[in-house]
Formats: sequence, C-alpha cells, structure tokens
Amino acid sequence: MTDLMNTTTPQTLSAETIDRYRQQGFVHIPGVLSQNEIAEFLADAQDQLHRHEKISWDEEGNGNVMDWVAEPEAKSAAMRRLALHPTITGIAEKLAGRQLRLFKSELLRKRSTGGTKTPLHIDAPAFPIGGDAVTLTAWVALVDVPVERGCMTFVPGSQDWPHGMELSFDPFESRPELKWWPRVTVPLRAGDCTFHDARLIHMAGANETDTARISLATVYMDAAATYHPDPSQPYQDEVSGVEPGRPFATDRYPRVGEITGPQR
Ligand SMILES: O=C(O)CCC(=O)C(=O)O
Repeated sequence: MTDLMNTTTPQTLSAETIDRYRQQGFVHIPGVLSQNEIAEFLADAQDQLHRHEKISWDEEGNGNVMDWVAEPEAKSAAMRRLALHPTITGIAEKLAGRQLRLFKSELLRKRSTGGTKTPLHIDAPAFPIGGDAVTLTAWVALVDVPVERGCMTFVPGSQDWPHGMELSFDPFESRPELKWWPRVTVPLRAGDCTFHDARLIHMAGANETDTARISLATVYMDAAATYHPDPSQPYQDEVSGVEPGRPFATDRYPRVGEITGPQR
C-alpha cells in the first residue's frame, strides 16, 4: 500500500458527509493517516503502552475492558502530533462547525486475551464541560480493527437528547426505548478514524484475536466551552488550572489548528 491511502482532508470532506455526521452522530473516515504515519505512531504507541503506568477498566466477573495511558500527548512528541494532527483536527472542526480545543487524549489498548466488551454508554457525563457545548471524539485505529478485534458499534441518531433530560453513563436508564433502535458496527483499517458525538450511544466488542487492539481516542471541545464540574457524576475527568465557569484557555487545552497549522 502507498501513501495515496491518505484521501480525505478537511478541504475534501464533502457536505454530504458533514450532514450525515450531524444526523447520525458519527462518521467513519477511511485513510486519515498515511502508511508511514501508521508505522511511526504505532511504534511510539507500543513504546508508551510498555513504559507508562496504565489505567485499567475491569468489569467484575467479565475481565478487562481495556487499559489506557492517560495524556499520552504530554508524554510523547509523536502522540502530541497525532492528537493535534491537522487532518484529524481539521475534519473535527468541519464536522462540529466551529473552532475546537483539545480536551483530552487516551492511548487505548484492548488486550488480546481475557477481555470483555466496552459496555453501551455515552461520554458526555464524564466531561465537566458546560451547557450544550459541542464535544466529539476522534478514534484513530493504529492496527486493523475488524469486528473480531473489538471495533465500535454506534446507535445512529441517539445523540439528540430531549432538552433538559439528565444525562447518565448508562443511557438506557433514562431512554429505555433506544434499546430497540438499529445499531451500526464499524470495522476500521489501520489509519482509519471515526468521529462520534459525546452524547451518542456507543460500545465496542471484545477482542477475540491474538493481536492487541491499539488506538488513540482524542476528545475535542468547543473552543469557547467553559468548565462546569458536576459533583453528582461519579466518573468526571479531572481538570487542572481552570476556574469553574471559565473557558479552558490554557496550554493544557490547546486550540487545535493554532499549534499544528493555519486557522481554518
Ligand atoms: O475503545 C473503546 O472500546 C471505547 C471507546 C469509547 O467509548 C470512546 O472513545 O468514547
């Protein structure tokens, strides 16, 4: 394969794809990374996963969901380049229709054996981000992720929550009817990326192969978003250096595009 795999850019992203993202809450963009980039980022990711302390998500009685290195972009220049990759961040800004800032990045590994699926959930309750600020995740595969290796499944359209409804990690608590909505499972080739809205219901399968599933998941938020911790949510991400009610305007939460390339 050649570097011609790198086909979609922020400039070539079609209006139809942007509309589909806004209706369905997710989109699959093949080939955002070139073969050279995949090789470089995968080697660095394997090194980071080997060297750094990992957070493990275990489900009692079922085994490990996945392990991850938190803030890999602060630990490695290559991971910072991937988290702020101009193609990925440029596409994210086009999908979101606004300027974005990096909220966090996680280097994920689904182990090759003894693991379990990632349960159905939404991300938004974990993010201490105020109001209706747009937040989305770019999930970049650094190895091939067929269905058997635990690719993601989405519930299209489930990101539109009724105004004022309380968001919880288990979305079926408040919206049990969504159990009956169709689901879409999206296998990825190494170098492909999915983008999903923080309010979209999603999950991932177990890894039933003998190769670890390795990916980088980076969350971007509205550049104007403000910090709103919610003590009623048990799993909120920690935030440093920002006062409640204030925008995330520090180096820890950089504007995407400003560092890696020109403003779009
Ligand atoms: O990688 C997974 O299995 C799940 C990832 C996820 O839920 C997310 O990035 O929001």
